[in-house]
Amino acid sequence: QPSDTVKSVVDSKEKFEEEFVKHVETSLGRSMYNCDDLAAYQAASNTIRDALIIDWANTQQKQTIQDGKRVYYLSLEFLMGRAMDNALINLKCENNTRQSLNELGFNLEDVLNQEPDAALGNGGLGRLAACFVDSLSSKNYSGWGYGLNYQYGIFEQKIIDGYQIEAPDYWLKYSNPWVLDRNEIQIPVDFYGYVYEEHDPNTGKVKKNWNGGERVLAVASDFPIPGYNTDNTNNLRLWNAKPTNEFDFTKFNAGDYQQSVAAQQRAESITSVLYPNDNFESGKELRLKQQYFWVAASLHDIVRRFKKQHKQNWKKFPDQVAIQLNDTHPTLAVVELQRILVDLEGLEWNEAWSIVTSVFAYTNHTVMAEALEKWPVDLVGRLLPRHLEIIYDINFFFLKEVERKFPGDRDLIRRVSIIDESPKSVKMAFLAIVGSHKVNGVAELHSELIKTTIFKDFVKVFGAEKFTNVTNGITPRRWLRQANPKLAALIAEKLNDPEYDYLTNLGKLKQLEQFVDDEDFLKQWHAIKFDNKRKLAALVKELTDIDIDPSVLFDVQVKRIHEYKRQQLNIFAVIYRYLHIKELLSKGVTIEEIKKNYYIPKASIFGGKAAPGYYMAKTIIHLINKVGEVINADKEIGNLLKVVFIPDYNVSKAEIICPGSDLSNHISTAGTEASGTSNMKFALNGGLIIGTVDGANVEITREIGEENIFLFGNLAESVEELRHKHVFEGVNVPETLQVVFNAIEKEVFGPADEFKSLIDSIRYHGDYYLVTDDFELFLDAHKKLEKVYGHDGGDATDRGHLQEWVKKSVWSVANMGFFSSDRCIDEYAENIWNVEPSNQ
Ligand code: 26W
Repeated sequence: QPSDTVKSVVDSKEKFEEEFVKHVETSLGRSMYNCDDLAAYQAASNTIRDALIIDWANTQQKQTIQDGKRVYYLSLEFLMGRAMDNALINLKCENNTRQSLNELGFNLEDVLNQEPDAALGNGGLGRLAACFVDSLSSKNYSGWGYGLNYQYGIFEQKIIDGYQIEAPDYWLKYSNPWVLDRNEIQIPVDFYGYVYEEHDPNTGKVKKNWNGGERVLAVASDFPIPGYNTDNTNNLRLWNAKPTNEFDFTKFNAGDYQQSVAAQQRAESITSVLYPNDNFESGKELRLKQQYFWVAASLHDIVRRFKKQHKQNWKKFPDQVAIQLNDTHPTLAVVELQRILVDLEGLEWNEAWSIVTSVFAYTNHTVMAEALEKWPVDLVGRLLPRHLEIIYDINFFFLKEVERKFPGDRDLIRRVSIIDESPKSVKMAFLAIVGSHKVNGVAELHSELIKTTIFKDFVKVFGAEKFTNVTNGITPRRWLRQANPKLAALIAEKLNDPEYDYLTNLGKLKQLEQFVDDEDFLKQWHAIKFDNKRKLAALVKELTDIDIDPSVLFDVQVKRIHEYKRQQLNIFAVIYRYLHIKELLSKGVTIEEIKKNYYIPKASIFGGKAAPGYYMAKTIIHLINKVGEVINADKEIGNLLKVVFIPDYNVSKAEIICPGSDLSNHISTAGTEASGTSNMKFALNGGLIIGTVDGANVEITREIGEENIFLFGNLAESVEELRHKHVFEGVNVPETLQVVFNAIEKEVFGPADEFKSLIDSIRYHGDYYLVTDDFELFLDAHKKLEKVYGHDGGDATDRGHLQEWVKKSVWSVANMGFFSSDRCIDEYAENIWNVEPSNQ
């Protein structure tokens, strides 16, 4: 339970209103007569935040006294979304706040809608980090997140003439009530400079020192992370880059005061913007600067906290500290800790290295070659001269060990070297593996794949035990209770759980199975879905002015746009359907007959951002929009088909989209999607999945049963051979897909050159993502699922034929308990971090 102090604020209307008015008048300097929704959001947030800070401070004190092992989750991205709604739920004060705001003349939903998303992430990896900090708090772990406080989150996507246009997301426009700026926590971080040697007269040894050439300050911003139903409130510390007060006297004396100030100001550019690439490494110097800045600040903070309690008792360090590397982005932390221990604390290399490797663990999130980080040796050497030396030493000792184990295997040594010879670069994933005691993938298939492909040689060198799996999960607080309050309430009622304890015990959902033949229950279940579809239709109307009928099948694909995720496969199938419907109509087949014998009415709903430099992904967005323009304007087809592209897909929109979907697409080329987590969000909200045998779809199928998911497509084990065949025997475009290409080329959807590269990549460049191989299988899967959905839609009152679909929906939700991020955190804690939750 939240502590008493907190409860006194959030549980009493009088207290809440008093605090609210105080914040309007003092913090905001306004009056109640001049208080709009935005001001109400700020005042309410400040009120709840004040209460939260008390739990947060108590938690920190308690954790310090208990002095147990702490977990640090290092992630360059935390895709948090909105904080206020989440805080109300985790503190269980939603009702009280709603009523108080009502009495003050405000509507809670309107107030919540004022909050900009904290969109400090790209997609899956960033949102996973956000779910993990929620679970760390909710399950009473002592676990901090460390990241960067970007001034600009992921860009805002506008769709203009069907094209994606990027606009900056300056999310801190109205300051952020959910952050505590800790201006007193300042850590100097150095870049550039040179390394010099020093003779230590005591030991007779030569000591290496790094003299940095440019210094910036890392200043902390703290985000309290409330747990659900507990007063455990961990911290998410995000760093801001600030100039130092030191003054460049040489420049000053040269009369160049302006320039010297300007140079200092540039410090802030380090944390100014989130890189918008997803699964694509661009190798920019500023990105490497971000990484070191963040890693250096976080490690110095961690080490400082350790030393405060344990002085220089370094042997104890691995008993007090576990650090999880979220992908390779923080891998320099391995090098930085070794530098701290050897150069600054004077430990022997081997002793330091054994501490380092027991502290770190590394999570891999992708097998895609273009996403694997490699930094040019020249760049690393210039920016971080001492770190490059240490990397070479780490590699030297590692390769010596390999040589000892596998004498004479020169090829193996070449393959596992952390240094790539041409172009000369540091392979960050290899460095992360060598510097960690555990490496994990994010779903079973993915974890197996990394052992047999990209990290195969490391299994040989370190043994298979070093590699493990933790299948991803999502927090049911945000993705069920917050996104779908009505479904959450119905579940609570059926589980006889008025306190919603099942939200931290998601296995309890299993009990829903007993209602799967209960007519009344199925009716309620379906009515909630219908209501959520209406909300989604309203969002679509608001954002695109397109009308979609909530009684048609909502067929959704929202995620980053990427060739491997195959939005092109989906839109090609939509085009095929449209052309086929037109052909049937031209032959005199009526709409009613089409609905009965061919296609059920549906709305295809897309959303997602393309990396600004990813031409092919932008082409896919353009095609979806152009196809939509043509189809939505076609009066002849009625409500048989609509195509929508929701602009600026983000966390708060996902909270509306996931509950409102009947069917969602997770259709990546087998073996390319490490896990996927939106598949879990949709399934937990009662949507069915059409998907390939990829990522966590595999485990979802195992849990919910293969009769409740529509799987299709070639398996991961065939992919290599098919790609080979494409290159050496040519690509075979099936007739059905050819019809689609013909229509695009005949300019049914606008100028054909706009889409040429998309078709060429399939026809002439080897169809790397196997669109041709899976196209007809995808169409077949649709036939199957449309039979189940029924051929005349159905609304909240009439769901007779929908029986089978609704049962599958209930059955799925009942078996989604495994995918709570609480389960993930318990697995990491037990198998990787060796920590236990505090018993409070
Ligand atoms: C260096 C460029 C770069 C940027 C982002 C490389 C890689 C990334 C991320 C790792 C991409 C990402 O978000 N991966 C996704 O991670 C999710 C959480 O584990 C998985 O569910 C998704 O399948 C995976 O694509």
